[in-house]
Amino acid sequence: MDAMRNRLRQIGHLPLSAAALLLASLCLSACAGSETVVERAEPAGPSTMDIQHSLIPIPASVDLSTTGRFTLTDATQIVVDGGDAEAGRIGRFLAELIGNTVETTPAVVESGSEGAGPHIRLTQEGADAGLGDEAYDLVIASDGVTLTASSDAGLFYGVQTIRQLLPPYVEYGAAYLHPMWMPVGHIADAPRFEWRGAMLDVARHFFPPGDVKQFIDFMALYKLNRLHLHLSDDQGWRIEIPGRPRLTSHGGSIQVGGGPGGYFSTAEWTDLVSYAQERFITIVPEIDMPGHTNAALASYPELTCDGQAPELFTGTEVGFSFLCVEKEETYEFVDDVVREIAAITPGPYFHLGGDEVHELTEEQYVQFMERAQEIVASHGKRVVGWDEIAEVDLDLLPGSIAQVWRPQTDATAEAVADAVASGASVVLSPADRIYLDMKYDSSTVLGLAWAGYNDVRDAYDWEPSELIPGVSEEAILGVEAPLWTESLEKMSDVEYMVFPQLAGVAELGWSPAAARSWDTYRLRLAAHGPRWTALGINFYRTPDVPWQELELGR
Ligand code: TNX
Repeated sequence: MDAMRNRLRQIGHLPLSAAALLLASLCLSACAGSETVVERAEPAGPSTMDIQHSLIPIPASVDLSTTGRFTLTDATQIVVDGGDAEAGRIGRFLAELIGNTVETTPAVVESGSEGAGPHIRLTQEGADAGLGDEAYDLVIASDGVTLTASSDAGLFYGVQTIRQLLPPYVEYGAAYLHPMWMPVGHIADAPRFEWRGAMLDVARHFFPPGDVKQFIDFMALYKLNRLHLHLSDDQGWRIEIPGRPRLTSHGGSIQVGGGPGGYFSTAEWTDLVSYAQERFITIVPEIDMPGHTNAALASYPELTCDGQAPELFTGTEVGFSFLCVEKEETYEFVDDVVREIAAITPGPYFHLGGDEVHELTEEQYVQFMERAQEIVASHGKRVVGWDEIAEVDLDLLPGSIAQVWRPQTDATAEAVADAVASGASVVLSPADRIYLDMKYDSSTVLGLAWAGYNDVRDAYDWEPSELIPGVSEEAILGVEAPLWTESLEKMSDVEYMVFPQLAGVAELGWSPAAARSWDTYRLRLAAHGPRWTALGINFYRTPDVPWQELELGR
């Protein structure tokens, strides 16, 4: 009994969920048949009971009741505007989510043919002219819900908010639980930034289309809208290019550590693009040039200066490979690659990399980039490049985007500010904040640590408009969290590095600065643990968050 009392004393210092687990296990082993009165463990500090909701990203304006509810019944219908096929699709997305968990999947019907029961109405009618492109307005009353937006994207984001207002078990496919309800209230919401991104490196380790779709699903839940795919590097070439078959047959045949690699066929790519589009996510394809090109050089030796094909590479060093910038064949190659990818990728962007070119002079680098950016423009795309493109003496084409990744020094900050002054925009991906491949702390097994550890608070608790002196809000398109995969082989590895960080990045990109706060964020985040558990996601349970547990019992 003394031992048990000691353990009960310890529980007072544990987060609530851990305490509950420990109490349960104690009772299993010791309480049976005994009269022991178990003391209640009180959590220290603010508790998740103090917050009104657990929405991430936090909406621009939110006012929800703590008592009133809209409860779904078997008669609840989802009503969309007549003739709006996209809204019908978004309505079915919501219906299927709910139908996964309750016995009756709500019917999706057109306005005018709805029954008398309670409705969830998705409409563009009566949308305020001032309601921006991705904005939405959500009114939840006890007898019905109205989601209004001026675009399908706004309806989709409003549906993601509805999703997060429903109990976490809505994410669980085999629960068959009741009741399904959400709090009464009003949310008016719009994003802060137009670029809310994540990057997946499919070059170091290949992730097949099914995995990428899962990654897209993760992004959609948090209203992210740009998926940057790092499609080529020293260790692999991952997209089919008609007329250049060896890029994939040879260059795509391997990955870090020597595994079999892989690549996206044109048909798979096209399917991925539409899967993303249906979730209002634009794919940003990256072919990294002129460095990070060993897989291409090994496949087409005319791209090297001496014409000799290097061996395929399965290590993790960077900076050693480069396209021969003096050869015309190089620009024919770049033109083939950009043209073919541009033709099957509807988004306005082409990312041409440009990072870590250690074996070329600045003059050679600029010589290459001047022509490469013209090729991108000639195929109708807007140039995106890592921040090195802003640091050299290169006139960027109008509309170019520099992706800031290196921890800030005065020199890089000044270069980026100069590029902005000449008309470039920036996407912020500071490695020492939101590189998803940085370890959380010294005990994290996966990931790297060259930019330090990024714990959950580091990734969340910073202000984009203060990152680079001289680069103000107007020049910042948004934020993007890159996931490099040197050390990540499979989806459960990806999940562990992405969750919870992706949620924090989403809030940085979407929510007004004044609405963000670590103290409420960590409590809202605590309620996403059960959602991720229901989705089967392998996430990092940082001790900084009082995680809630998924309750599936009736
Ligand atoms: C730096 S970030 C790189 C990548 C690595 C990454 C690992 C950038 C533009 N280049 O080649 O994969 O660090 O964190």
